Amino acid sequence: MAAKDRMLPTFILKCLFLSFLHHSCAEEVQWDDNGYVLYCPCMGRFGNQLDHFLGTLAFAKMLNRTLAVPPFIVYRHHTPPYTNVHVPYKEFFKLEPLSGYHRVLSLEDFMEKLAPTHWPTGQRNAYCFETAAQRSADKKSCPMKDGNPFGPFWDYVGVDFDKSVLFGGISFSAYHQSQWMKKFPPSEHPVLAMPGAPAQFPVIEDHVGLQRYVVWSDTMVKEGDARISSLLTRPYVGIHLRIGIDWVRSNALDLTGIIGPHFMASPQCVGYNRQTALPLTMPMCLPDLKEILRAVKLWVKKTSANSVFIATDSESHSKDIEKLFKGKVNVVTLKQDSAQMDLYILGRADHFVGNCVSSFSAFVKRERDVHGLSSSFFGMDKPRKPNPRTEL
Ligand SMILES: Nc1nc2c(ncn2[C@@H]2O[C@H](COP(=O)(O)OP(=O)(O)O)[C@@H](O)[C@H]2O)c(=O)[nH]1
Ligand SMILES: *[C@@H]1O[C@H](CO)[C@@H](O)[C@H](O)[C@H]1NC(C)=O
Ligand SMILES: [Mg+2]
Repeated sequence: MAAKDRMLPTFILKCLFLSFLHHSCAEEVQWDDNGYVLYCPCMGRFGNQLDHFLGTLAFAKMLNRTLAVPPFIVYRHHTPPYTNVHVPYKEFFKLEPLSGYHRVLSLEDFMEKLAPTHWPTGQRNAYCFETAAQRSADKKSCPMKDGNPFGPFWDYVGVDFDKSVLFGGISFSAYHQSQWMKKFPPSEHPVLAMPGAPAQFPVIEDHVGLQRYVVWSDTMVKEGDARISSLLTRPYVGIHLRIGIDWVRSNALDLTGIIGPHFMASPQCVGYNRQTALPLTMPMCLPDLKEILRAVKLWVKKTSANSVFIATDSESHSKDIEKLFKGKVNVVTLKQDSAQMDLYILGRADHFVGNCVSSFSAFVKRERDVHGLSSSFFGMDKPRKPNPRTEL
């Protein structure tokens, strides 16, 4: 018998044994001696979480630690199950393309395959700013599981923290890289687990280009393309209406005029440099029906569109938009079942009109920039060009 043939049964046995342990014999996950970054995407909804994800990806690369990619937190408080849902990253996007930038694994895999031996109960440190710990009863504990969504998140992950490690006088920017390395060498601090993302909101200009590594999952592509071909006739213009009551409230501050050009995601259209930023106007924050109709009419004409796709956080104004074109343009809006499906369809439009202040719109804008597709905003037909200096 040839050596190759004799080895086969051993391989199969090993496989069976491993699959008994891990439910799969394809991938054995190796421990990374350079350590890990874990965090809760605990601020805001999808758009905010994605901005933070890009920044955290860069932070993990800067420290040369593997990023444990967390699930998205979806707040289903008005529809079943009336609670937070944790959606693994790979349900919406592929994990593999992220490796083109830096080492990652899903947080779920980290917990299942590595934590039991390498980060066991009793050795689970939390890391946070001294200022964050100030809020705790003893003023020395990281608020890892205090309140929603913090508690439910780490419960989903299956983690209680044993000890807190505090830091101060340090930021997440590249400027403090060597201090991070010195303060927290992976040999002594293998797993940096944090209550929030070690990143800024909105995403900084240098990290905008990391969007290219965020690639829709095969399921999303299949379902999204099926919706597009059954509902829409190209060319189509996609618009994002961020006009609901929570948005009106958060923009009320801006009405007082104290905010200046940078407000939430607005650097994406006014420019990242505060000194040279274009002014932020009310129609950019909260377009009224007149502005919505103006912009839709302009872009439908420019692109000779046959359809308009409306994604909205509340009202769609679809009747008004239909009337505008006397029924000659097909106007489509989905029930608000899936924010991600809306994002997918907006991303594939022949032109996109977004809300400059919204990080939900910002996701679409970044993705379209990666693919060289055109975008504009309500209140701003010609946004500032993204800076090509973007780190890739
Ligand atoms: N389905 C759907 N949901 C939306 C739309 N606009 C806003 N939302 C919901 O409102 C949330 C807005 O929060 P976020 O994503 O952080 O973006 P931002 O608040 O606009 O910066 C989204 O995550 C969605 O859950 C939309 O056009 N379609
Ligand atoms: C980064 O980490 C990887 C994996 O642990 C290691 O192979 C590589 O040498 C590290 N790079 C640097 C510059 O330390
Ligand atoms: Mg938000």
